[in-house]
Amino acid sequence: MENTQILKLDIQNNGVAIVEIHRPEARNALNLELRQALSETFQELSTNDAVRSIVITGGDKVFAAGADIKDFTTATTSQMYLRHTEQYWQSIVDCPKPIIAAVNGYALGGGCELAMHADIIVAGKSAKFGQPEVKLGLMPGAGGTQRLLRAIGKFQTMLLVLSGKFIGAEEANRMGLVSEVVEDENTISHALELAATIASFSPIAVQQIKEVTNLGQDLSLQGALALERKAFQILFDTKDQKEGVNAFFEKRSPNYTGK
Ligand code: DAK
Repeated sequence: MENTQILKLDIQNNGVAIVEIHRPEARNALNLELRQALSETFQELSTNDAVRSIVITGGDKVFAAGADIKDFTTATTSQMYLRHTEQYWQSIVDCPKPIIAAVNGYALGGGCELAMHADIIVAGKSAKFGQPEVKLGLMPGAGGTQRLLRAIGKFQTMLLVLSGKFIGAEEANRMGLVSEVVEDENTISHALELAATIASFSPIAVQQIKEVTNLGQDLSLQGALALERKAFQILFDTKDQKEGVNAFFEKRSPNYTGK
């Protein structure tokens, strides 16, 4: 277990990596050091063949209360521009492996945006989502307006980004912002179980599914269907695809090698 001060990383034998944000004194606020650490960690996990799925969490109490507001007190436009923090988020966007966010407590501002970088969001009943930047004379800057729009539609998005209100896990679930709601004590274990299930499948199939689903969101239906068809066809050239089908007929568990 690598245990830096603010970000913990654990890679299990089953191919599941757990990334845990750890700044409890600031409600896991994402300061620059933390965003840089997240970026480096996701780059590393992207290229580590032993990793097949990733759980990101803030632990039992809070996911992340957003960007560190202290970073904003005196910042100027050019300083904000020159930080180029979009590069940090891009490492997560570019990660080909499925990411599951396990969210208990607050996921606000950049914290909500971080959760939306995941592919699946498991929320504990205590989870509270929101984009409160407007209350600071700001607006979301890491995808809040656009990722919410695509996940929950215009009118729910406008409600959240213009009012800055927090919503609970059940309401977020009704809006389509989370995948599942569980008891708080089960959030991380449930996310880990899901991640383990995904890690047991063919990594090529899993990564193709992730890529096509994410890319397809921004394409025309015809283009997205063609992309899906091509990805489906490509899988027939993998040993894993033959292994999966043979294992089914031989009534045994498949042994996927990622080839
Ligand atoms: N930043 C810094 N410190 C924070 C913090 C934050 N976001 N959230 C909480 N803390 C600190 C508090 O200052 C307090 O510190 P001490 O006073 O103990 O020193 C400690 O954490 C505990 O906070 P509270 O006493 O307030 O705890 P409560 O449980 O009462 O309330 C809360 C928890 C999360 C509801 C509350 O702290 C809160 O409202 N926090 C602020 C939430 C917020 O406004 N988040 C949005 C931040 S703006 C960008 C991309 C993205 C972004 C920006 C740029 N680019 C690509 C350029 C993102 C922007 C944002 O997220």
